[in-house]
Amino acid sequence: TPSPPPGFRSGFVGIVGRPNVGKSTLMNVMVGQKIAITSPVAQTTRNRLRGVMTLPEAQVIFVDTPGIHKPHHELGKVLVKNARIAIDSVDVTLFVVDGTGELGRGDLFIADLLKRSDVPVVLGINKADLQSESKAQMIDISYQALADENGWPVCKFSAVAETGLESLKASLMERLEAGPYYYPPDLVTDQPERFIMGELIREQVLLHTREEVPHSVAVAIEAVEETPKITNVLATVYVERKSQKGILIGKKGSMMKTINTAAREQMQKLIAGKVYLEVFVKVQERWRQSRTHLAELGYRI
Ligand code: GDP
Ligand code: K
Ligand code: MG
Repeated sequence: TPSPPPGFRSGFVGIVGRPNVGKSTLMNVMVGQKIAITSPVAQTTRNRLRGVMTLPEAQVIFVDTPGIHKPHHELGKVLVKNARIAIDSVDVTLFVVDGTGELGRGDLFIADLLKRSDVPVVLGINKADLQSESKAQMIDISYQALADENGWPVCKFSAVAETGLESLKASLMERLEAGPYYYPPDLVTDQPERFIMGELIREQVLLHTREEVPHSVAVAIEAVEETPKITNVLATVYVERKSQKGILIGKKGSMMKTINTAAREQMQKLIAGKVYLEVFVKVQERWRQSRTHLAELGYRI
């Protein structure tokens, strides 16, 4: 790792907020590569995930977290615990809210956690592209009031339309201190490629199946074999019930084919090379209740 130029700043920015406000989408656009999967399903993000943005004058390490909500099972508890750790182990917290609706109870719950921590907070209003003109003002005022009460600066942006991101970057960098390169300038994530591959499969399951499947899916990458021409990936998708296995496979394998094709395309982008993907579906009852199995699947517990 090179030594940084004079005046270089660096540090860790924790991204927190309710499920589905766009935390993972924002991190991907900041680092310029898809390292975190996103979907309209809450609890898409299960692990803390670092994304590294290196600029000439600063290195910002984003820590994406699962959305904060009340836990109902072992996996849920692990998710919330990790989000709380994320709040206290960073230099700045970026509190992301959804600009399509006013400040709500879920946001206030998170605001209370943030008030109790000493870490500086930036409030980010996302999804500016979806705000209707008639409602925008009322919505922004509700968030601005919370920010003013706590002395938090506010940035408004759209992670999808990529607007307002420059001033967000500036606001975050302003709050970082002089520091080193924590990661090599060309690295974008701390996650092994294998983990992201598993996530890309899980993303397609989330995007293509309904309610009863998404939350009970876990993916294990069993083998990655690189040859000069192609990378062979072997994966297992775990579900909790036989009926879910049926849904995932689909009529004559049609669902699995759709999921496989889309996940493979994403993997090819990730590794910038050809991928052959083979996916098996296995039923493993109550995997979410088993801490051992969670650990095996790569969750920090
Ligand atoms: P997370 O749960 O907070 O990590 O949210 P995700 O990043 O998974 O995003 C949830 C959903 O909101 C996805 O369908 C995203 O495509 C969508 N989304 C995120 N940011 C924006 C945005 O700025 N504009 C619009 N229109 N959609 C967004
Ligand atoms: K989501
Ligand atoms: Mg997420």
